[in-house]
This record gives sequence, structure tokens and C-alpha cells, in this order.
Amino acid sequence: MTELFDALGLTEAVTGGPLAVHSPIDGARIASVAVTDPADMPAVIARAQAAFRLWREVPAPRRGELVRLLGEELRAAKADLGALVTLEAGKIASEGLGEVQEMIDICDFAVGLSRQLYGLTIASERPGHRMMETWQPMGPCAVISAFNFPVAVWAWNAALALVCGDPVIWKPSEKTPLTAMASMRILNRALARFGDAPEGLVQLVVGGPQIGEALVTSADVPIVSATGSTRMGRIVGPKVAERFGRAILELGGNNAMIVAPSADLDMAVRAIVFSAVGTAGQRCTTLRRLIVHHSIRDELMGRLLRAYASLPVGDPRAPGTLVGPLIDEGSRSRMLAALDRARAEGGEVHGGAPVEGVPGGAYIRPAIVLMPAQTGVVREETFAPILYVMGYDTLDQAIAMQNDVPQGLSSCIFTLNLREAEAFLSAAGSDCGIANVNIGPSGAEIGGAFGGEKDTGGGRESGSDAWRGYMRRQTNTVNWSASLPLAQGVRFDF
Ligand code: UN1
Repeated sequence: MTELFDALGLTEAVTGGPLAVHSPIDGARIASVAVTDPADMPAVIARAQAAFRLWREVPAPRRGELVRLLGEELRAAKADLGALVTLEAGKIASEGLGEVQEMIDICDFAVGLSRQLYGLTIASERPGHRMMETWQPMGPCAVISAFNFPVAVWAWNAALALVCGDPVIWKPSEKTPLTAMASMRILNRALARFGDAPEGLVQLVVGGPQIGEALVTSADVPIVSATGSTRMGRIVGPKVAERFGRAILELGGNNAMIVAPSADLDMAVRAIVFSAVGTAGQRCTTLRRLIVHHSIRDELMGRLLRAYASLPVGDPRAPGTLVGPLIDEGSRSRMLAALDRARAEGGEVHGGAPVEGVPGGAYIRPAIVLMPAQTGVVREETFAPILYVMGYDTLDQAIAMQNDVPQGLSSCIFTLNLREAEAFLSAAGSDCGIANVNIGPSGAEIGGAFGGEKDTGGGRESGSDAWRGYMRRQTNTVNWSASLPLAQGVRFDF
């Protein structure tokens, strides 16, 4: 651990502060870090505004150069930062590294984007006129991130915000400040190589709700990108809206897979197990509901129970482990309470027993719960590896069930039937922001827009044209003629 802290330049920063950081691996305290004084928040925001005034005038491809350097530094630090993700968030080694790879990928994407912040030219109805739509930097962007993707989600936002001309103020989860501090050190190396970026371009603030409140309520922070629970989004969203700020919300998911009679069950089983128990069920895209055609339900259940029985649960650093710890004991209690509730609502629970794993950590066997219907507990997101299984007769019924939850993040269907696949993707199909065919709901690539509808908050981050969320749209009309015709044929002669 000491070596890892040294390698990431954290040695000085991990002692003496008031915020205790615990590793979910064994519950041990691994650091005590400094927090931001809420009284400093106005100065933080003012620094971001000052940085904005300079950064917005740096040509976008030059801004992209900073993100290119960040991608290089992340490549060099991948092994160490990945190991720190494992230590601080409890992800298995491969997923810790995958998270850093996701940061590198979004940097590459954003570098290309820095030369492609395309606007439009629009046909003007007036002679000698030209209309355009241009995209301008917007201002400081607050990034409020969650423990489960402690660094990748910041990178999705920061890489885009930086090429779009926006400074970043990052408030990570209080459970994962170390990976944030390490990422800032990596970024600082890129900034040093870049040379002349304004001071305060990217700032880290560590602390609780008061810090978040300052960002959410300040009119000088026009964009607030927040990832976390729907409960958090219900607090953040209205406060940002009240001051007409722009909120990009990425909140809870309750993601389903429909398994149709023609499904390739070998593939479906692999997809189900990865997406239901990967990251110990702590992705917002985790598979939580399985909607299976009655004709194959027993066979699929049998296969899943066999697969679940052999899942290696334990120390995420150990080679071969597939399921690491939950983030903390509270999370394990919530999983156990949800399983009790599922039993009370008629569920047949398989698995879900606490296991020792590494003493001090919150380890638990993933659970599969056969439900008689989509009851109350199934409609809620429990951030843990619980997979509810329900049956269906017709595809219409299955799609209706898939959509009949408050959340709308990710969804998928396993079928070899073209009609079923296309119906699922159609206007009357899945109502989620992500809908896949013969792929599980989690593990999205950065190239697509990421986010979802309803209680998921409606925001889009990462790929496609999500960059527009970080810029100000401006419509320009230029008159290069020698007369002044009015639109809509209006006459105003004097
Ligand atoms: C999250 O859980 O907040 O699609 C993000 C995925 C990852 C990102 C998840 N690329 O599962």
C-alpha cells in the first residue's frame, strides 16, 4: 500500500486530515485526508470563473492537446490507478484496470472531438443573409461523482468539459477521495507538460453535502453533472433548475433483460452472470431483473443456479475472484433487508448469504430470487447483487414489465428472432436510454451517449453528441447585403 501511495504521489496527503478512508476489502482505515472548508467554496468557484475567462479563448484543438496529454499520463499510470480503484472501491483487479481504460478511451474520444465541435449553417429566408448555429464554452462544470465508478465518470465529464472550454470542479464521493486525489496528480502532470493552462482549471473539493450545496446553488456554476441515487437527484435537480442552471443527471437504474424462447442460452447465461454480479452488483447498469419466457424459465434458472454456486467471492486482489466486497456494511444490510422483503412478497431466494471473504469486509453471495410478480421490492434499486427472475407469455407483456418500473437506464433482449429484436428497439419497445440486443445491460462503451429516462434523470454523458450538454448554443444571422429586410415579410418603414 505504501508503495502504491508513493507511486501515485499520495504519501504526504494520506495522513492528518479529518476524513477517514476505509478499504472495503477489509474495512481497514487506509488514509485520513483533508477536506474542503465550505467557507472556501466561493473562492473555489471564483477561481473556476477566472480560469473560464482564459480557457474559453484557447482554441478547441489546443484544449484537446491537454486531454491528449491526460490520456498519455493515464496510460502510464494505468496499473497503479487501477490498483487504487481496487483498494478504495473494492473492484476486482480487471475491473479496476477497465475503469482506467474507460478514462483513456474518453480522452481519445475527446481529443478527436476537439476538432469536431461542429455547428450548422441554416438557409436564411432573407436575401444576402447567412444563418449559423455555433457552440460556445458554457462556464464551470461541477462534477459530482459516486463511489462505484470513482474516476471513470469524472473523466467522461472532465474530458468533454475541457475540450468544450469549461473548467471543472470535482466533488468525488466521500467514500473514494483517494482515487480522485490520484487522478488530480495525474492530471497535474499533463498540465505541467501542457504549459500555459490557467490556474484553477480543474479543482478537487472533498467533503459532504455542504460542499455539494455550494456547487448546486451557485449561478456561477452553469453546469452540474451529478451521478448517484435518485434520492440525490431529487435534491440536486430542483435546486439547479431553480436558478436555471443545467443539470446532467445520471441516477438509479433498474435494468432488465428479456430472455425470449429463441435466445442463445449459453450466451445469455454469460451475459447475465457478468452484468448481475460484476462489480458486486454496484453498477448503475447492473442487471437487476430477468424477464424470462415461461417455456425456458426452469432451464435458465437451473443453469444460473449452477453458475452462481461456483462464483468465487472474496478478496478482489486475488486472481480468479469475480465478486469482491460491497462498499460497506450498510450496503450489505440493505441487501439483506431487500431479500427479507422479497421473501415477504412471495419470492424464493437462492444465495444471498454473507460470507467471510476477507475479515472486516462486507462480502456476500450474489442472490437470485424467483418472484411471482414485479412486486414493490423489485421496482426499487438495491445497490447490490440481487437478480429478480420473473416469467412472461407474450413479448408485449415482457416489454410492458420491462418498462413498468420508475427507472429507465439500460435494458436488453436475448433473442434470435428479428421481429422480436426490432420490436424491442422500436418506439413501442424499451423506454430506456440504453437498449441492447444479445448483450447485457452493463459495460457500455464510451462512444455512445450514456444515460437514461424517468427516475434515471434524463442526462446524457460520454459519447455521441453528449458534448453539446457542456456548451452554449448560439444562433447567428449575418446580413452581408446592403439592405435590411425583416423576417416574416414584416414592413416597418419610417
Ligand atoms: C455507472 O455505474 O455509474 O456501462 C457507470 C457501464 C460502465 C459505466 C457504468 N461503462 O456499466
